[in-house]
Amino acid sequence: MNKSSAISERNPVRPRPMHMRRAGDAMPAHTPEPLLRPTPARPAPSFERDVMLGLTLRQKAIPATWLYDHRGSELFEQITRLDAYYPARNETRILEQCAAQIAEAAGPRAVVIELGSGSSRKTRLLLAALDTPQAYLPIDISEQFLAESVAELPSQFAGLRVLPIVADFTRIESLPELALIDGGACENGRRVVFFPGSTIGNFTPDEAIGLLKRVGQAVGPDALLVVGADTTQDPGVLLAAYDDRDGVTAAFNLNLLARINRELGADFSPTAFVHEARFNAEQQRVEMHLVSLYTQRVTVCGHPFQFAMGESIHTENSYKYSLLKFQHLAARAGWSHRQLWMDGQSRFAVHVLESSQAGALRERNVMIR
Ligand code: AVI
Repeated sequence: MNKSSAISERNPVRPRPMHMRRAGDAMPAHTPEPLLRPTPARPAPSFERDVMLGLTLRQKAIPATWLYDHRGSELFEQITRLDAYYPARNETRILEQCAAQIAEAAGPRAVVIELGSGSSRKTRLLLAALDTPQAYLPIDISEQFLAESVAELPSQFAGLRVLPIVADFTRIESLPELALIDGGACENGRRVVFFPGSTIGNFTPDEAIGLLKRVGQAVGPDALLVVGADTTQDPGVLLAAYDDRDGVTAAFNLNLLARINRELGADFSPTAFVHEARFNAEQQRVEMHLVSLYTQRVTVCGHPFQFAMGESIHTENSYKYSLLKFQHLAARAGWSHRQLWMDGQSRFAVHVLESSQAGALRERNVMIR
């Protein structure tokens, strides 16, 4: 769950009051602005609560967001460089080919908001194609990741204001930071939400609709949404990608047990569980599980949990969307189709959508002419 999903939800940080800045404050050249920490509208998720509750379920399950501690984020970066993990490579190829047309739809002086910004390589492709982008607001829960990934941007894109926001984008309901960049001498153009990496697939369809609705409300009317979604349904391709031969995805999944041991004083034996990727054809999703090799008892926060041999903890869903299914989902969230790009293998899609209201207006203009 930037990627997205996709992509993106890393080391949770304690929410602090939003850093105060005034609109139009002069910033030194080549410096990203200070990290903003908005006050979230909903209570912060808790690792302990999610793990303790998740281990009492009939199908034990822990939300995928907790896979991304520092080590988990490093392992995920390694996954994105694997030959077998096609989503990252195919999406980059699409953006290399189509960024110019996406930029045309965005128009001049765009303000780019990225959800779960991660390492920002794909962002550079988009920013480089845009006509004088005015501002870039990456939102990521990992302060360290955010700081590292934006450090070079102001020197690479002259005139671009960079306002990193340390937050869990899944919980954002408004973006008052946008007011900070409005009102300068030069009027800003369209707001462009960038959500690459198929992170959208790490939410259930209902969650994804809720998220895209909230994002639409937070960025306001006439926005553009550029979102990457995995379209692959071939179980062979999927299982090779989510259970790679080098064992990187296995290490990524098993790292969750090491995190629980370290942060919640648990006694999971890393060799008593194995990573398993399963394609759930009915739900059209890949699931990651940690499967217990034996009957065993594990203690977490002083509480015992029993595992039968073969019983699993479900740790991630990665939904795969046909083009129409995704467009239908987006429409239910208030976003309508504008452009669509696919790679040559037809495994991945970049959807360019716009607030339904903007789409309807454009439609009317076309009919009037
Ligand atoms: C972040 N997210 C989009 C990845 C995915 O493909 O669902 C996470 C991942 N899990 C295993 N490999 C990659």
